[in-house]
Order: sequence, then C-alpha cells, then structure tokens
Amino acid sequence: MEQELLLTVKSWVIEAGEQIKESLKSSIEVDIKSNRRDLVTNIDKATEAFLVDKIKAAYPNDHIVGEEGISDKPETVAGRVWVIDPIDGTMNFVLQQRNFCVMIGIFEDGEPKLGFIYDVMANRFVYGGKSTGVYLNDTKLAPVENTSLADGLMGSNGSMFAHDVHGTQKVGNEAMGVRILGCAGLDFLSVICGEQCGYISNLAPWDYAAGVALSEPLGLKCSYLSGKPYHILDGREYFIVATTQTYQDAMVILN
Ligand code: 2AM
Ligand code: CA
Ligand code: CA
Ligand code: CA
Repeated sequence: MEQELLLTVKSWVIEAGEQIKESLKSSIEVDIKSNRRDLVTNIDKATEAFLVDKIKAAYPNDHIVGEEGISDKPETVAGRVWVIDPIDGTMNFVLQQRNFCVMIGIFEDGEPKLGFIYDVMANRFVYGGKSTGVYLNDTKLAPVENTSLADGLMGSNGSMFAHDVHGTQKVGNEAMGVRILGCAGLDFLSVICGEQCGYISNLAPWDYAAGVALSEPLGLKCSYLSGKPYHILDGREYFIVATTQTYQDAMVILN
C-alpha cells in the first residue's frame, strides 16, 4: 500500500521537477511576501497547484497543508495529512537557478510515513519512509553513521547563525565546519547522505515534514531546540536534525 503511494508520488515530484526546469527557460515573476528576503514566484505557486490537483484527484479525503496557501487548514492531525513545500530555497531558485528542491511529507495520525526531497538541478532525489526504506535515486540508504559534532559539518540558517540565536555559533565552533546552504531540504539531504552531522534552523512544518519522514528511519534525531517533539500543525520553531551523537553534543551547548 505504502509502496504504491511511494511510486505514485515519486512520479508526480519528478513531473513537477520537469516543469520547473522548463520554466527556467523563460523569465520568472518574483513577488515579495513579508519582507525583501521573503520571496515567492509564479513557479512556486504553479508547482503547489500542480501537486495539490494530483493529490485531490487521487485522494479526495486527505488533508493538505501547502506553504503558498493552498491548504484546507486541518484542525487535527487525524487521518492523512500532506505537507508541501513546492520550491524550498526560493531565494536560491531566483538568484542561482539551482540549490532548491521540491518537498512533500506525508503524515498519518501525526506520524511521518513518507518523505520526498528532490534536488531538481543536481538530480538527487531522496524518497521513502519507515515501512518502505529510504532511497537516494535508485540506491537504498543504510542508517547514517553516528558522527559526533567535533568530527562533522554543521548546517545552519544564515540569519540564525549570524545573530548567534540560541548559541549556534558556539555549536559551529565545536564542529569541523559550518555550512549555510540556504535551503532546508538540501540540509536534510546532506544529513541523510552523511555529508553533514546536523542542521539547526528556524523552520515551519513544510520545511521539515519531508525531512523528518526520511531522517528518523535512518537513525537521525529530529526535535525543536527546546527538546520538545515537533508537531506538524505548529508554527515556525527552532529546529535540529542530527545524528544521535551530534544531537547530544549540540544540546549540551545550546541549553
Ligand atoms: P523557502 O525557500 O521555502 O522559503 C533558508 O534559510 C531556508 O529556510 C529555506 O529552506 C527557506 O524556505 C527557509 N525559510 C523560509 N522562511 C524562513 C525564515 N523566516 N527563517 C528561516 N528560514 C526560513
Ligand atoms: Ca518561502
Ligand atoms: Ca521552505
Ligand atoms: Ca518554499
């Protein structure tokens, strides 16, 4: 059942990626949301609409939460909830035309079931979940090596790191190095693939929904920086994903 859903959604995400690549051949319309660094484009909106149409046609009883506003605003996590970030890393999409991804997280009664993170331009696609296994393109991923903070690269959000929110600079100083990718999904992808030992940022549910569904089956730890478990209908919170050792190392410094 979940295997079938996995293949269906995988094909939608690849189709969305093809449309995004095609859209880069013409000019993109950029709008400002809350401030000059908070952008949305016609392609973010078109991609969300494309995915929402597919979900509604195939699974009309499911609930949907999308970053760009197509949402039926579920009041509880009961049943199946889809959390969509149509283009994660919109600033990179606009200024670099790469280093962005399409993300979907699927939850059932509040539990993460499947995640999809597709780095469209690099053609790196991580998908799967607890019951299906997690894949990078066609390769099944083994649990992530339990690197400590001192031996790994820590990812963070540029503004959070620059302003040293929660002592993130101290965590960075303990790590081998700090990486600021400007795209939450690509940070999750890096941790999942063992390229970073963790990622600390200020995230909304659509920034982490896909990531947690992919990370936890590989032995990674995800929570708010407060230590409180994440809840998919909450607002934006300071968030960490890391190997269990890095999680422990970072939490000692942060709290
Ligand atoms: P977006 O491109 O989908 O908006 C940039 O640090 C990363 O964090 C991107 O993945 C971006 O997602 C997300 N993000 C969005 N709004 C943010 C905010 N106000 N603070 C921190 N990160 C944010
Ligand atoms: Ca955004
Ligand atoms: Ca995002
Ligand atoms: Ca987005």
